[in-house]
Amino acid sequence: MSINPKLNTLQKNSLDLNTMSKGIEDGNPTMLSRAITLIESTKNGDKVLANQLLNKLPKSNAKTYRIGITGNPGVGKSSLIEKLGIQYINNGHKVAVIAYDPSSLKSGGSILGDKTRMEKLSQRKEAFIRPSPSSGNLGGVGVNTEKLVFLFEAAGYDRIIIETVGVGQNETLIENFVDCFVLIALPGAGDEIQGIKRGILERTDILAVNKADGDQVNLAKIALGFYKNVLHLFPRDDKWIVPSAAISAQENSGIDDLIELIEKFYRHQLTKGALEHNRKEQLEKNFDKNWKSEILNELANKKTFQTVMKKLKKEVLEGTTTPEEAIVYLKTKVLKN
Ligand SMILES: Nc1nc2c(ncn2[C@@H]2O[C@H](COP(=O)(O)OP(=O)(O)O)[C@@H](O)[C@H]2O)c(=O)[nH]1
Ligand SMILES: [Mg+2]
Repeated sequence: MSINPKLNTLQKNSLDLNTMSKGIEDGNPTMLSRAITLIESTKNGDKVLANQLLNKLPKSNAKTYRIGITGNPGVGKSSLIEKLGIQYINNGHKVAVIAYDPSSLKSGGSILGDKTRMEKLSQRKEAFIRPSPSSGNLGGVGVNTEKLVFLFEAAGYDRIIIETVGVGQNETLIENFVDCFVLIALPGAGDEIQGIKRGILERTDILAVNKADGDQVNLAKIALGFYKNVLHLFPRDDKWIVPSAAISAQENSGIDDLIELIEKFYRHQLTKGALEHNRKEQLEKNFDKNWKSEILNELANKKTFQTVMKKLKKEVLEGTTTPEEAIVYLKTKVLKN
């Protein structure tokens, strides 16, 4: 029997951390899965271990590329990633996919998992797919994505593809984690543009019109012209002219062209020094976001703070204290202690 069971667990885990970090660097999928579980755990102890693990791993470098695939539900993002991933692997890369697609969660009793949509890709040993979190909330996008990206890169995955829907509020967070934004649109004269947020259009580096097959080939050409005009409205300061391609994930056509456009943008960013510059900026933004939320959490969890808050809230609701007075009190009396 151990004297301090807590210490024992820690020692056991720290041993595990060495095994894990080595396993991850060797590309061991079991170790990678365990690391993901650790990173996504909400337990404080696990968070500490996850950070220790990440510290043991080699740091990211400019040889990896992070690609965001965005677009309304149903445009074919998952289908495209399956084809894109396989082509990248055929070109000699290792591909990790992180999906935040609420439509691949439970629907009508059946589970339409990302892995079934990316079946062939998930069978390749050079691919790792981290499916959409089963909790169904997209809040996870901002919390662990950065760590997952670092983890995959340390494990030798050099093309990280992040799938995210281009609607709602959370997708803008994804811009803190990718180097390149690919917007997927549909054939036609842009009826769906109503559903695409301005922020997404502004951030689009490459446009792909998917489902350019069957009787939709001509409509896809119309869409290309339409989006070209739209994207012209957003001037860029990096002298990159947003290119577009008509593709069909279903027929596997235009995938090579799309990869060429992505890699061209990668080279463009490398020569301009933009890749490192952007990543530094993202690191700073994420750090700012994280320390604020962590410190706020820490404070909100303190018993003494909760007691003061309860009292202040009561006073505010009763009208004996104004909200402004309560905030001043918090700043001057509580934070100074
Ligand atoms: N005709 C056609 N259908 C496609 C193509 N790509 C995807 N689809 C279909 O569009 C639907 C939505 O695809 P999915 O990849 O799940 O879209 P996501 O919601 O954007 O991830 C599925 O029924 C696919 O079979 C394509 O290139 N052509
Ligand atoms: Mg999808």
